[in-house]
Amino acid sequence: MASIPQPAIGKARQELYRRMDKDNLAPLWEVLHNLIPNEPSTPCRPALWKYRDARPYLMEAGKLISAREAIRRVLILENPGMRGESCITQSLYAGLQLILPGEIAPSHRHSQSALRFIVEGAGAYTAVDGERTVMHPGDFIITPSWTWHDHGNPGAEPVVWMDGLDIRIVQTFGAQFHEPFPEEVQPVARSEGASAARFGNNLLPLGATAPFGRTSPIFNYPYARSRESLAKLAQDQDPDPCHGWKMQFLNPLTGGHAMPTIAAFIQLLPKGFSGEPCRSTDGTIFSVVEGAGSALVGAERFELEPRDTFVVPSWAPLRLEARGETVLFSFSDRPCQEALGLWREKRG
Ligand code: 1HN
Repeated sequence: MASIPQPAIGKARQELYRRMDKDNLAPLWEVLHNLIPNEPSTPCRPALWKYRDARPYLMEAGKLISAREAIRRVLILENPGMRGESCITQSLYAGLQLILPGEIAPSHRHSQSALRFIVEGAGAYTAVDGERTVMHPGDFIITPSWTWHDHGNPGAEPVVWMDGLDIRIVQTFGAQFHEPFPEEVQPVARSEGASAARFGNNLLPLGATAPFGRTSPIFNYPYARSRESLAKLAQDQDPDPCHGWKMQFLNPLTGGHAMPTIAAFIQLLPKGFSGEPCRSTDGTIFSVVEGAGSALVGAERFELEPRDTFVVPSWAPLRLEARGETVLFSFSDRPCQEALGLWREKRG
């Protein structure tokens, strides 16, 4: 081998690659380092969407297309490092959905799971497998995989929420299914609050089985209750140096995350909080609920106001600061990573 000159070897290799390419073969040694980088490598970039900038576009869309025609009138929050791919992180989709007074968004079901985090307005409802729940700002609402769902706004004001879906994850497995309901609005089969009464009071009807498989049977976690828990937690214990007081939404039937693919969290930062940096392998989407502060994500600094959305890529260091008492909602693909033994966090 030592007798073959380097340029000749280079040429011979290229020639070999060209011939094997026709047979759908490629040399691993040319891509090995990209395939298994030393640390997470992602096209996902830190990004901030100011609600005050996004809202006018959403309202203009409200004049140009109805929720019925659009099926879902949503502005996709596209990660600037992955434009055109309809995703906010490598694994998750997010968007801002508007439903105007008097509108309905027709019923369908799909194997992708969805969450809604209510950003503005009250009085719209979402229906999940025959039960309606009314939306209020700060509520965390789940549409479990393969459940019929439609939305309506019988109220008097526009309602906007952030959608989060596991579209990419389901796509990775090639397990996508979708079906329209035969009517635009599904019939109401249970009284409002039925799921909360059955599963949300630390009680369980004898013999009850999980109505939504691996997803929490509670599909609306009202903000009033989350906020109360945060306030009480803050009275009695010191904040975590990175996360403040942070809680995860639970599935009461399993004690695990509320959704099988997506974890959701709510956290409170005290006035004047200056957090320590922390990174984790789950790229995370945040929605600002109350307060004001900043998020330092890698080299970027985002000034935060209520209703803003920002994204922290996998393994990007995050430091949170709060000028006033601040509440953040967030979601990520952590349950998938935990199930596979992949999730890591590093403080400092
Ligand atoms: C969907 O079904 C909803 O039901 C929202 O509100 C956003 C984005 C992609 C695919 C399906 C909804 C969606 C979606």
